[in-house]
Order: sequence, then C-alpha cells, then structure tokens
Amino acid sequence: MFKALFCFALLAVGAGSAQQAATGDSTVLVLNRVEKTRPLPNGLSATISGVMVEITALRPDVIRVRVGRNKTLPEDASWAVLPEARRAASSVEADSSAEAVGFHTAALRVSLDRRSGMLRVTDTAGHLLQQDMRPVEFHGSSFRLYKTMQPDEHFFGLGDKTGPLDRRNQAFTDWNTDAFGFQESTDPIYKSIPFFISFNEGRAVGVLFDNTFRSSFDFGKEMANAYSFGAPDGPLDYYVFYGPTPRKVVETYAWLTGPSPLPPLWSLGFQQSRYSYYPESRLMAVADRLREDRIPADALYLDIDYQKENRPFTVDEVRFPHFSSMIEELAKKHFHVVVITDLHIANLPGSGYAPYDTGAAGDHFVKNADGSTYVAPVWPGPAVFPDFTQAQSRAWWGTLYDGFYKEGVAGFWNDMNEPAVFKTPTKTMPDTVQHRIDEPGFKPRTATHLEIHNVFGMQNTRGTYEGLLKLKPDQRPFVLTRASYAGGQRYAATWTGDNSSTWNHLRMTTPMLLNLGLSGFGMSGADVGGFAGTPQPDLLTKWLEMGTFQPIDRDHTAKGTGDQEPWVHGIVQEAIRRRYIEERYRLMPYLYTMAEEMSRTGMPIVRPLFLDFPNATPDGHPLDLDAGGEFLFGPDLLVAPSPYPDELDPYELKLPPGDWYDYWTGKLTARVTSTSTRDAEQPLAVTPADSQRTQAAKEMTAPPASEAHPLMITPSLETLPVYVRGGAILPVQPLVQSTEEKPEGPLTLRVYVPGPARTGTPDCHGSVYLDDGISFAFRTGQFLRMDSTCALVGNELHIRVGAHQGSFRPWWQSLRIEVYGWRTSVSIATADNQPVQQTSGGGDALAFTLPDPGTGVELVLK
Ligand code: NBV
Repeated sequence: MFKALFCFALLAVGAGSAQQAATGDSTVLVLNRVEKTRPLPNGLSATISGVMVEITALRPDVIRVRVGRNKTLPEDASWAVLPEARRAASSVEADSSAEAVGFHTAALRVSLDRRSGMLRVTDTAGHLLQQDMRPVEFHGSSFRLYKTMQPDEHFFGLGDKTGPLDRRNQAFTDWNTDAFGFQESTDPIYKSIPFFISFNEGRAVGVLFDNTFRSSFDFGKEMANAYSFGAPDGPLDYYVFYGPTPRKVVETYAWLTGPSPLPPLWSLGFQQSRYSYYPESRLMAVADRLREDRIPADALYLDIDYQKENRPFTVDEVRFPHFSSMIEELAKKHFHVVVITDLHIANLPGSGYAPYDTGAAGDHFVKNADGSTYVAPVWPGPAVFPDFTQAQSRAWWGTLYDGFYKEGVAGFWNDMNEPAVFKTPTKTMPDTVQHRIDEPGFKPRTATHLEIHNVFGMQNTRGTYEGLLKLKPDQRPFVLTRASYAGGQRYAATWTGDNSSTWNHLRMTTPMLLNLGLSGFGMSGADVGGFAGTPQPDLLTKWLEMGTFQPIDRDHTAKGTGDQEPWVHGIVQEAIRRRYIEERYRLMPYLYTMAEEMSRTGMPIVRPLFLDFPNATPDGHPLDLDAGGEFLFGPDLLVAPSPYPDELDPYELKLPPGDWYDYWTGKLTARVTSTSTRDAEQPLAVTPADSQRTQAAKEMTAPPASEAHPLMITPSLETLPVYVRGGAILPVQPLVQSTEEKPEGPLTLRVYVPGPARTGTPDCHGSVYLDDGISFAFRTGQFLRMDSTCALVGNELHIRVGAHQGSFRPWWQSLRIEVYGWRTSVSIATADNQPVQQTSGGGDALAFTLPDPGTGVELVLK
C-alpha cells in the first residue's frame, strides 16, 4: 500500500501538481511547492503545499527542522532535548534566489528548493552535508524523509543496536523490546536512541530525530543511494548539526540532550553480579572470596530473588534475615550493594503492600482506555505500572527508595522497563493504554502507549535518579537501566541486556558499546562472561580481559547457569583474570579522569578510532571499518582484540597515525606516518628536537616496525593487546583492592615521548582529575586537576607537571615519572633546577620520584 501510494505521489510531483497527490487518497500529502516564506531572525518559516515548515538555527552549526500539518507546528516539547538548547537561537542571513530560499549562518547554508520544497544543507565552503532526495510525504499521520547517500558515507549511533559498527546497508526500528536471547541481527532491542552520525569524506553530521513513536531508519537498505527516517505518527521534528569533526558532533549531541553525570567512583570498579545471589550467606561468601583471592572489586548486585515473592521494594526475610546489617558489613569490607527495583508494582490491593497502596492512593498507575487501572503479569504476578509521564508520579516513585537508601544500599538497577510484560505476544503494554502527560514544558494531555512506550524506561530512571537526589542531595546517584531514549544518559548508566556466553557475543560487545557511547551513553557495559549460558573457561577469561576496558565492568549471568566469578576454572585462569582487573584499578586515575571529561563534554569513555582520528585515511574513510574490533579507551589507549576472538590465526593491527607503544612492555611498537591527503597538505616539520628524537629512537632495543609490513598479532589467552599513544602522559596508581582503599605510594605519570610531530610541535600532554568520588563537593571547587606536558627542547626532555587546580587534597605526596621511548639513560636530571636521582624504571623506562608540592614542577632530562 505504502509503495503504491508513493509511486502515485512521485508521479504527482513529476507533473508539478498540487499538494494532494492524485491518488484518490486524501491522506497522502506531498510537500512539493514552496508557497509562502517568511524570514525569521533565526531562520525561516515557510508554507510548503499548505503545510507549515520552520527551520531555525539554534547555533551557527545546529539547525532544527519542524514540519506541522494542520497549519500548526508540532508541540514544542521534548523528553530528549534540554529546554535551554531548544530555546537557543542564532541569528542568520537570509538568502533568496529564483530557485531557492534559505539562509546561512557562520557554519551552514540552508536552502529550500522553490519547486520541490526539498531541503539542502551545505557548509559555507559548499560541501554537501544533507540533501532531501524526495519531497517530504505524509501518509495519514505517518511520514518519511529520504536523504541522498554518498558512496563512502557511513552511519553510526542509534545506541546499542546490534550488528557492525557502521549502520550502512541496514535498517532499524525503535521500539524498546525485552530481547532475551538477542542475536547479531535482532532488532529492535532494549533502547531507542533516534540519533545518528553520518560520516562522509571526513565530515561528520549529526541527526537527532526527536520522535518517540515507533520510528525507523534505513541506511541504504531500501535504496542504494538514499537513507531515510520516519515514524507512523508524532512530530516531524529533527536537528541537523555539523562537525566537521565527529568529536564536535558528539559534543553538540551532549549540548542538546545533556551529558552523563559524573558517576560515583566506586561504580568504575569491578562489579560482581548474578541472577541471583541468595541466601545472604552466599552473597557474603562471594564478597569474602573476592577479598581472599585478592581480586579487586567494588560492587555486588542483588537480583530479583532477594525480594519477597518478586515484589519490588521488599526483602525476602527468610533468604536475607539481616538485610541492613549485611549491607553495613559489606560496606565495612568496601563493597557497594546495588539492588534491582523493577517498575512493576505487585497488584495487591488491601494487603498492606505500601508501594501499591501509596501508588493507588495517589492515582499513579497507568490506565486502560476505559479508565480502569491496567494490570498485567510480570515477575510478581499481576502488576500495575507507575505512569512515569506524570511529574508527580515520578516524585512518588522516588520516595519508594527511602528505606533502601537509608539502609546504605548504594545503587539501583531498573530492569524490565521497556516495559516488559509477560504472557502477551507483544511483550509489552497494549497500544491503547493511557498515559497522562503532566509535565513542565508539555501540554497536559493523555497519550497512548504508542507515543510513550519508547520513553517509558527513560522516565522510570528519571524518577529513580531524581528521587535519589532528593533523598540524599549530596550523593551522586548510581542507576543502571536496560531501556531508555535519547537523553536518558542524564539519569542512568546502561548495559546491553541479555547477551549470551558465546564468542560471537563477546565480539558484538565492542560495536554495541561504541555506538552507545556515540549516542550519549558513555557509562555502559555488557554482561561480562555473557548472561544466557555458561562460558567456556577461555571465553570468560577473554571477556574479563575486555571488561577491564569497558566503562562498566560487571560480571553477570542468568539463573541456572554455572558459576561465573573470576575464580572458576582454576588458578591459572584466575591469575590471568586477576591481572586484568588489577590493571583496571591501576588505571583508575585515568578512567576517572575520562569519566569527568564525559560528564562535561559528552565524550564517551570507549570510542571508535574515527572519533579521535577522523583523518586517518586518505579519503576520510573511518579507519574502524578496516580495523576489526579495535577501539580507543579514552584519548590515549588503543585496545586491539582479535576481530574474531575465538580464532587462533594471527590478525593484522591497524593503527592511526602517530607513535604507538605497547602498553604492557612500554616498547615503541609502531610509528605510523599520516596517510591523510588533508594532512599531507601540511609538510612534515622536522625540528632539531625531532632529529634528536630520531637519534634517541635508534637507541631503543626494538626499532619501530615499518608501516610497509603489516603488524601481525598472534592471539594468546593471556594477552589483550593494548597500545599507548605517543605523546600520552598516563596517570596510574598503586594497586588497591577497592576504590575506597587509599593507594599507598606515589602517583605515577607514564610519559610516552612522541615522535616527529606532523605539525612540528609534539603533542604531549596528560591530565588527572580527582575528587572525593561520591559527593557534589566538586561543584564548589573541591576537586583536583593536574595537567602535564612534555616537550623536546634541543637535547633535552622537559616534563612540566602543572600546579594543582581546585582544593581537593590528593592521596599522594610524591610523583613517580616514568619516561618511555626517549633514552635508556640520562646524564643530568633536575626538578626545578635541583638534581634528582634516577630510580629503577624497569625495562627501557627511565624513572624519577619527586615530591609533589602541588605548585607545579618541571623535570628536565639531559
Ligand atoms: O532480574 C532478572 C534478569 C536480570 O538478571 C537480567 O540482567 C535482565 O536483563 N532480568 C533481565 C529478568 C529476566 C531474565 C530472563
């Protein structure tokens, strides 16, 4: 039907006919002729085929497009986009010609073709960023937009949808779904994040399609030269924002929808979970074993079986007779407990079950179309569902956390919030249930589940997050969610749901987490070891290795599977697993610094290579597409697992331009020269410092591999290859068993001396951020930031450690500075002109320990 109507519509356009296509179906509407236009200070308003269109600039690099049938624009309200961003306005210059009408900003040119009504966006240099391929069409309430697609255009984002990192040649639907047992081609799964990045010839453009209905995206699957998006109903309201760098697009997405808040430090530690640890003695035994085996860990999870008959906000007192003292005891052992609190409230009228009674008294539950309360089976049996679209219902929901939060439960897990419903083929609520939107910024109105489904989980976590904040205003909440929508990162961290204990699922983890990170969810993880099934020993080991380099490192498994803690499968496997978890704790200063960056700028912790190296290939092709499962863990570490982790064959390592050191040995692995045509336009500058550097490199025991010979890696169980960017200054700390333990000894700054810089100035810097890890005191200056740089000056290496910014006092008194890739010995070393002794560096590193006065210090090596 859709296709047939569409052909008619096209014919109508071709014939230059009026807006109502000659289909005999008055519901089809094609926007093909610009009738009236009116310049706005920040954009343009137009009537196209009788339909209202408004295109405005929020910033010079961000435009918003809204199209409204019935002579009005869609309601200016959003669950995703922050009010301050939606209200932003940037002035524009109007452009008009015989063919087109539009405007330009300092970054973009926007035009509407007068004959076809089609939208075109270019940068000011004329590079095409987005072009309608067809006029916009409405079919009843549904609509779809087609945009031209370039031969080397690639697409990223849409959250953790399965499949390869690049979304090209695939199609996706947004409809939050409990997808137990999902596989590589399963769609939809748990989250709906209608945001994607198009990347073409090194230029990135972001698109946020802010529509909560069952939207869909097609990236060249239907047509070889077009991508499209649309929805069956709801507003035609989207944002287009320009980089050109993908980093800028990611940052702008955070500007629009808000970054993830700074998480509590403990949530970055190792987390142990299973469905379910009970009774109490079992949980305590797991805690004790982690400490006895000296496997650093910070969090333990209680899944649904801790509750009485699966009723949220209760405790099964037979299984957990000393719940609060158990939490206390675990806290003394430096464990944070996270408990599951699903949203389905047991339907128990008159039984003294407070969540039901107070919810019913406040009229907080979702209703059927006939006004009765909607009741459906989930874990507790018949259940009712809070209407999270009402601000007052979210506030009530938040109060339910009072008891657990006071007892010292540290974090909360919102599962099943797609919402999942049992015994129905749709796995969720009927389309017809009624939600009552009562929300600042929205018109108070009822909405069917078709509109609310995809934001239901997000609003659930908002209720949790804001409720926790109200209960403990000076404690950073930790909420973990399965379902969400664009902007949901403001309230919760997330995980990828019920994966399986297979090698392919381990492999799928990377693109899922990378796309989640690009889509705002920088705090994310996948169940380490896999949820469904029992992992083979080597698989669990490899997964724990990879877990070290995930933002959230949580080992979790399903009911009825084998034990999955790091010690299963004997001491040899356990020793490898321990080593990786320990490494995560050594890297904690680096990881926490990244988390802080994420909370300010939206930059995710795990990143595809093209995010930091958009010009790594001559044609601006994303390097990731040729580099298997490689990814960046923050700005300085590149993790290079085998693209097929169960295969024994050697695989090729592809590195972005620059010097790369082996993280484990500290040796220079490769010096990759830029292959980018864009960069090649800038001649390589070889300064005297660089010649010195080259001389120094010759002294190294392992000469850098030449790019002409591909670097091959032979996989081994005990090694996950990790490389450090030349020019990084990596902060690492002494080993601890939990993030609450004070590290004993100096903060180490590992300086990886950069090779000849492309621009002549070696880029060598690092930063470390620290605070109390739990409160909001950082907002009033109680944090510490310390930036450092290194520079080659003639024959000397100068390492400048900056003064402490902020008033937080660090745990260290001294700094150990390790220098990689410079020389094997020095004749003179001074710190602020006073001689310093070289200490043993191990391997090829030079090492020096100096007091950290907090006022900055310069180490000069000659
Ligand atoms: O609460 C039980 C599980 C949980 O362990 C898992 O992580 C969630 O994704 N939950 C789903 C419900 C049922 C799973 C079969």
